[in-house]
Amino acid sequence: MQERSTGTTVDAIVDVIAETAPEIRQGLVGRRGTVDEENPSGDEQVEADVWADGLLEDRLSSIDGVGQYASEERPDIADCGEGVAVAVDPLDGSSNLKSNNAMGTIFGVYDAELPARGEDLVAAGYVLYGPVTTMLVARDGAVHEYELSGDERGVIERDVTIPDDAVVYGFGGRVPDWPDDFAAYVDEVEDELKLRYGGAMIADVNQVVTYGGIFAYPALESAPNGKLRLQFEGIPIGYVIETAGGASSDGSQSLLSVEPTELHQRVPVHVGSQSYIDRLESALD
Ligand code: AFP
Repeated sequence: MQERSTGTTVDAIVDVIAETAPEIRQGLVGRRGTVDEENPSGDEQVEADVWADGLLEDRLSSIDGVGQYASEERPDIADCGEGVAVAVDPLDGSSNLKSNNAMGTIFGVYDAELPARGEDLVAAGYVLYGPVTTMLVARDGAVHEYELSGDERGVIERDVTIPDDAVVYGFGGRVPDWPDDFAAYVDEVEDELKLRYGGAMIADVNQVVTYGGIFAYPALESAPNGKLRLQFEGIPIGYVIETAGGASSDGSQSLLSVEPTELHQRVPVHVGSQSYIDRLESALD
């Protein structure tokens, strides 16, 4: 039997995530409570985290051409045959569920075994559960945005690019815990841009994709690698932002160049308009 091309497998992965997203959104109802478990990063799990992870594993691992499934919510990689590896954050910002605020689902498709580098990505994207459900997909050098409703997937914008004129910023972590060089950079940015921070990376990053600016969850005095996970958050979002004409950084290099050592390792994440990332790297130099 002829081996399936990676492009066809990516088509199937994007289709499955687009079809499953409305079901995830509907299934949040009644799953907002916490379960007495923690994920491999020590975050308290919400019922919906575990449920959405199981649903996505079932659907994605049965795609011909998917060889590995991994997620932020489980310690190990599930082997499911030959092919690409899919890494997901099933419900990014799930602690927002209790306060009924925006959340997302993040995915990365790697043409390599996990943990893998950003340079091994062949596609990445996210679903945003906002007032409406939208999906951004980066592959083949372009980013396209869709609106999802039931089985429908309508194109909103092709070739999404990050505006040069920056308007918004969002920085995670507690201000007293910011290293001095980062705090000094923030002082400049605060004079120039408007604050948009809601506690779910995908919702905050989509502000930057839409209006231009910068989002960061930096290195902290108490957490030198920051909070966000390289494989499930840093690399896929770095890929989307760079494909949309922006830039990403761990403070000194592109997130796509960071060498992965562990599946659940953390990394300082900075993404947005090129000029703000250039200035950030100079400030942290
Ligand atoms: P949860 O998935 O546990 O809600 O964490 C969300 C997140 O990973 C990312 O989406 C946010 O940018 C960041 O953590 C929020 O962290 P703070 O709660 O420290 O602001």
